[in-house]
Amino acid sequence: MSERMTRPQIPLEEGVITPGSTCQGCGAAMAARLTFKVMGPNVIRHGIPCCPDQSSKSPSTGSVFEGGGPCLTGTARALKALGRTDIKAIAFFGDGGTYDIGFGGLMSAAQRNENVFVVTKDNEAYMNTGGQHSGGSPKYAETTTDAVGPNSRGSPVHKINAAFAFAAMNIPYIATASVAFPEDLMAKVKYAKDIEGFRILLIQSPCPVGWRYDPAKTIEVARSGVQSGIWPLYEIENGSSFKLNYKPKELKPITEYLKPQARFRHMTETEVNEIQVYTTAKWEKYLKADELKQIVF
Ligand SMILES: Cc1ncc(C[n+]2csc(CCOP(=O)(O)OP(=O)(O)O)c2C)c(N)n1
Ligand SMILES: [Mg+2]
Repeated sequence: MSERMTRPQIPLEEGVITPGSTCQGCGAAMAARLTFKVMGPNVIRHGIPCCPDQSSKSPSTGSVFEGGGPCLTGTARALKALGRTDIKAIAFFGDGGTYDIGFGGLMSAAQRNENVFVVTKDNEAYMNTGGQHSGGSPKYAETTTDAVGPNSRGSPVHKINAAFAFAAMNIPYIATASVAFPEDLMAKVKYAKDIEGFRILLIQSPCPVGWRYDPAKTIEVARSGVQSGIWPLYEIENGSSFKLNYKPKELKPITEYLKPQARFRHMTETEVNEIQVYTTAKWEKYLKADELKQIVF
């Protein structure tokens, strides 16, 4: 498991190009900055369509969504054939590209345990094309394809628990992170970087445009997501070893997370209660797994 990074260990060198072409308060840009700072220059980044995709200074390749897993595999295998173990094959993908359109190819790469590092910035919709529903969209969130009206209450389904889907592939390393906990995030990148095999890091990356909150509040929104148990920070190794990295004595009510975001403003008290019960029940399971130090399927 990763060990929390201390301030002096954080590289001063930036790995991304700034200023980029991102919106104000873009959580994904923060995720890219923190990730590529720690990855350093010896990286080949694979990109699929998403925003913002101008990010790293390192050489990059690109493909269609469905080619994310296969192309990353090609880079990793070519590096191996050339004996360049010093260079890492890394993906920087969106939630749509990871949980929906690119899922099949990535799952196969995970099953083959390819030597790749997938970093997903999860902004809970297809933001680059206008905020359509993705497998990352949470229940009741209004998206541009989940209308709010008398017969529709926003997203009708809960978001995919992608970390556990990948855990079913018994891959070496899976972790969740948040832009509001940068030392934890960077420690996980540092730890995952040198592991051999398929590793994936899922970073909650708030999007002020799609989530509809004040762009100055990105870190506050991200932090309350973690503190309310909506986005727990954890690691899973070899498909079963489990560790919760942030365990508050008491969870904050989910209203602290939901309230600032206009994508949830239509929710009734009953709907908010439903999500509170769902979140608390899941949190209990995470606490149990942390106590047992493993997840049990
Ligand atoms: C097969 C295919 N379908 C749809 C698109 C259009 N498209 C380009 S970017 C994008 C959104 C990507 O969403 P996500 O992966 O969540 O990344 P984000 O833009 O939110 O960062 C879509 C749907 C495409 N390029 N290829
Ligand atoms: Mg997205």
